[in-house]
Amino acid sequence: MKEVYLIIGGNQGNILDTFRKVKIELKQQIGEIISESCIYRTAAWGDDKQPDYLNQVLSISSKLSADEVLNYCLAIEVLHGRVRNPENQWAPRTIDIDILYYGNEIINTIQLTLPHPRLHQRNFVLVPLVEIAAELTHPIFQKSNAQLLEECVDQLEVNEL
Ligand code: PH2
Ligand code: MG
Ligand code: MG
Repeated sequence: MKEVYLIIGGNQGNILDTFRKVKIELKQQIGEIISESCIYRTAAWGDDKQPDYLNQVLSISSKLSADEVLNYCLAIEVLHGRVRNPENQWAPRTIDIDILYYGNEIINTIQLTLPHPRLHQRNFVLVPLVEIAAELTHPIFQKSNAQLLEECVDQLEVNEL
């Protein structure tokens, strides 16, 4: 079994309803949800003209490989109205499911880079992550999530819903 940390996010449609449905599918397809952070509201990182995002971090116990987890996440995104815009990687979306950690594994393939390569730069990831896994150590930086948040220079305010 692996402990998998995911962040779900969205800034289009009925986001809370989408989160609720997505979590049912994550449980059915990937594994039991062991813990979940609160839901937080943050301005869109990288583009302040987009609607605010809601985000939540989940820890899931899974017997799947990292690639299988990724493929299920992508399929669940499509099921909930995610349409990818090839010209704008960061366009508004109904749902985005990103893997943050797959156990303490370091993975570098064309499909997947883990831990998530930008998690340490973003308050909207670190605040909910620290809520449920403050002491978990990042396998590359060898720092806890709490330490990464302390050192993060991101200015965006993250507010509990
Ligand atoms: N996701 C992005 C780009 N910007 N900003 C916030 N607050 N939350 C997100 O989940 C997010 C973002 C690309 O995936
Ligand atoms: Mg994302
Ligand atoms: Mg994504």
